[in-house]
Amino acid sequence: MTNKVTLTQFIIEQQREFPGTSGSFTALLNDIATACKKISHYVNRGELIGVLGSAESENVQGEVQKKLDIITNDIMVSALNWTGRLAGMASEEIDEMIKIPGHYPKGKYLVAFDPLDGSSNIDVNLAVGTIFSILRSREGIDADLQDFLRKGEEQVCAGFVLYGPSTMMVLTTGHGVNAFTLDQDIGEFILTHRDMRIPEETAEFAINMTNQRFWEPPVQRYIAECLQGTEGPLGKNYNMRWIASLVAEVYRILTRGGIFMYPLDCRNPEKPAKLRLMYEANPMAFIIEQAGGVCTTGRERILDIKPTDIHQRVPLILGSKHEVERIVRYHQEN
Ligand code: AFP
Repeated sequence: MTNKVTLTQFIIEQQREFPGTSGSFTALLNDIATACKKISHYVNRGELIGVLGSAESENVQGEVQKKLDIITNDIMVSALNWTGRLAGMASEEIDEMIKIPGHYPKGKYLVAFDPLDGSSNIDVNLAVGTIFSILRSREGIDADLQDFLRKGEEQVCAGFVLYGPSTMMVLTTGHGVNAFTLDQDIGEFILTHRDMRIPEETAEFAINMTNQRFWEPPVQRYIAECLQGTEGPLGKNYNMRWIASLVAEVYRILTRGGIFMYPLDCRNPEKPAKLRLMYEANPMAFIIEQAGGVCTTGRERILDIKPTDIHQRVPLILGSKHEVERIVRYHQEN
């Protein structure tokens, strides 16, 4: 145990390379880690503590909330709102931006989070996760909506915690991607995967095939070519996965490559895309690019999008460089 690097040690050592840092960022990451350990405990205990099942309410996205959507959102808010490190928060589960209560000091960071991504998987005991994105704010004053509506390019940190067979935190501060495994015995995240890199080539795709009839021609073309295998223009046999949990799909891509797509579709003209820019696409794009992958809508780099709304949705295509670039090319040729 003695020579293992904890998340806290890793962040402090990384921050030392930037003279003048106040320690506030390290403390914020520790606060997030503490909240996620608590969420891990709830997810792991499941029905033993009566937290599974529907809450029979809807969130701002019009999705039916699980009990754990509400519990995990409360855990994140109450772990972060009093610390003096944040000027505001935004949650996928809450309509308005979350203000820091008046009696608490305001800090210099903003956090946007999805407290329980993939929550439709929770009742069937499959992997779920918490995704977070950190932006800098104006120090000491309440943030307003405009402070949040900034390009993903401006994130100072992004990460997610995957509650799978192991609980893992994947993190980037713009200097590569590292992953930490929660050692349940000592309650610490331990550095286990240094400088993760996504292979540039892949023969594995993840897409919800039941939406096929709603996709645009470039995505139709790409998937049709994958399905032709060695007899088609791509000249190789592909494997398919769909976990319906972005955190689990991204973790798989970080470890063995692959491509994930939730593309534009014409099912509902009011909602041409499903995934959320600020809580899902931006943090995952920062992580994927830092690991050598590519992340796009098909037409535009995710990190270049200027948000117009905190709950904005975007098409999302991410993963192994050469494969994602092929799909971008198909969009251009279209
Ligand atoms: P939930 O959090 O509502 O389960 O949604 C998960 C998610 O946002 C993302 O993690 C999945 O990749 C995607 O939606 C799955 O969507 P489908 O259910 O339409 O396949």
